[in-house]
Amino acid sequence: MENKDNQGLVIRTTGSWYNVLLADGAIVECRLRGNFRIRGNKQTNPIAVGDRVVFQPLDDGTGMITAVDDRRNCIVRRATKLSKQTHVIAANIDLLCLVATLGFPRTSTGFIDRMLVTAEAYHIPAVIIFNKCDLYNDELWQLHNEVKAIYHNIGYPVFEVSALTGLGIDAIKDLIAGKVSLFSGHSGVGKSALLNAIDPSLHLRTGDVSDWSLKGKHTTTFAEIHPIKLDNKANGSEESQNASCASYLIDTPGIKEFGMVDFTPEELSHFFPEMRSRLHNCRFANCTHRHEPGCAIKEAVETGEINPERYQNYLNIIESIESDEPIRR
Ligand SMILES: Nc1nc2c(ncn2[C@@H]2O[C@H](COP(=O)(O)OP(=O)(O)OP(=O)(O)O)[C@@H](O)[C@H]2O)c(=O)[nH]1
Ligand SMILES: [Mg+2]
Ligand SMILES: [Zn+2]
Repeated sequence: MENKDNQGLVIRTTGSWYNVLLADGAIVECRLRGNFRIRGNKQTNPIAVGDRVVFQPLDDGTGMITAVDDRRNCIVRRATKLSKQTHVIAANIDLLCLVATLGFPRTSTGFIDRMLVTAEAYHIPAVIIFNKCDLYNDELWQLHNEVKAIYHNIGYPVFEVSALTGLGIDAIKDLIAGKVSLFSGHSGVGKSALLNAIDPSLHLRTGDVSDWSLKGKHTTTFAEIHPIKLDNKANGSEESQNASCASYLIDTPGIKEFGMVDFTPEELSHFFPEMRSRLHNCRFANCTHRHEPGCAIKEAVETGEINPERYQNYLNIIESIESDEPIRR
């Protein structure tokens, strides 16, 4: 019989220590039992933030983790480019908040699409949050509107915010209320700043963006879950009712390239919603939508129903799948 007091949520992992949050709000520092069976030896981290664990309390106030609950889902990437090992960014996620910026630094649609494909593959709802909108000039607003249209048209919610001025932050509070939300994106896009704007009591460290490269400085170095309380006005809406439930924000280190795990060229188009809905019209069931005759996807690209940039990113991902060694999910 497991004691309910001895289970909790892993909110932070550093080296061999895991901070486990209990239902009453206490945090217990735990280690992993020496002979703990690692789930699949290809993962660099057997336990990730978001895992629910059972532990045995020790006399010194720490704990020994003895079991990990099955995961509802998790987001996994290659540990490094070309690596055969995978790294679990977080487990049991309700929402992927992909934080992007168009100016400083610029997030490419290629990067956005790789992350969206991964979210689709793991059945995790995803939204795109464009931060730093306070820095936009007319030209960047125009570019923004073009990029926004691509994703809006295929059903992904798009948000325009500024962590600096507070623009759009209320909409994000409604979005994340009562959920476990993972914030991911390049270094320097303002993930930590955004979390601070949602809950100013977090006081997360934010970095500079170096002038010469407009690249971030990898200020956040490990993933951490922050339980937050929302102060949304009670107006009786469904969102504000959710606000009384616990909300969890996961801040993560910036990602340079998103190394994807385990897709075959034949299945990739299932993770592009605008392709998924047209697949049954291709002549061949295993069509990869490149050079096959009677391809409904290529046809839709030609008529402009499928965005050519998304299609190009699709081709690029297939190419990288074919040149990389596959690793199983
Ligand atoms: N002008 C402007 N600057 C912002 C905004 N949000 C964040 N910044 C700045 O962008 C820089 C990077 O912000 P961080 O929050 O550290 O970025 P991050 O995504 O957490 O970066 P890593 O932790 O390195 O992955 C900081 O100097 C922030 O002050 C914004 O909305 N507008
Ligand atoms: Mg950060
Ligand atoms: Zn096809």
